[in-house]
Amino acid sequence: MPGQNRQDTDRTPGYGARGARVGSPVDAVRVVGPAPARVHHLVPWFTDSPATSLELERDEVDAETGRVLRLTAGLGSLRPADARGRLTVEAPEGVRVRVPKGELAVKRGSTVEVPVEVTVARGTPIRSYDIRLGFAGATRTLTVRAFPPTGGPDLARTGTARSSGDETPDFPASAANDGDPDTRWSSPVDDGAWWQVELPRPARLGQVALRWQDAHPSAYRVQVSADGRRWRTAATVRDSRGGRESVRMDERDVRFVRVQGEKRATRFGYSLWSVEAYAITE
Ligand SMILES: [Ca+2]
Repeated sequence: MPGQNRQDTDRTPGYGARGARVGSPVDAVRVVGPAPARVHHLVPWFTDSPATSLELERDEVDAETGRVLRLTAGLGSLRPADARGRLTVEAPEGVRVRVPKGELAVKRGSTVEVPVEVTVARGTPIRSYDIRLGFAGATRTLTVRAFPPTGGPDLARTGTARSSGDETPDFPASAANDGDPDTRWSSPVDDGAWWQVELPRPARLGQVALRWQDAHPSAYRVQVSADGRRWRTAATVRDSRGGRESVRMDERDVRFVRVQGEKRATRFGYSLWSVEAYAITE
């Protein structure tokens, strides 16, 4: 704390320390006293770090237009003083953000979680929007990727699956769209392996929902085609962590959907428990 070389820290019940010299960098701190075993907690206050923090559970989110997206923001006080202020929002036109109104208080050294609701209005152009949030000097940018709403039946479920190759006959391509959560397709060890489905009829495709087994790619593309010969890339996923992934797009006249691997995340091939495909409903 510049301009001060001594700071009382004993005003809050439960804090026993009386004063600490501050202002110059140190590499270590030793606490001595008549009964060192009675020290339960040491909480460092760093004078060269920000006084407040503002954290979001995610920095980038997908939002269907017209639907409310609920997130949580964490407000923190990093100094031996309470942090107070409003949670401020700067959002572009067409994007509505609701946060708690009025002043918020965060007790020293603690974090408070507050709700943030984002709605991208129907008819807002489909692209990414940056929302700027601020709290007592800390700022954070949330990138919202807007997509049209999807719904209806899973189109892949009634489609015909194929692959670049199956690891064994026990893991056929059809196991990824059979509606059975316990069966899976598995590829040979090949970064370029792919899985595809021919939909029963052309669709305006909005969402492909994947459930990867442990053997997943670190990078892959979702490609679409009207005829199964000429393909275009609808979405590219990098830094995939596997598990459940929802890939968004707005692609018209889609008859074929392909999950095209680029890079394996493990020493195995790729394995999918399920692939679902949903049309845009607006
Ligand atoms: Ca399955």
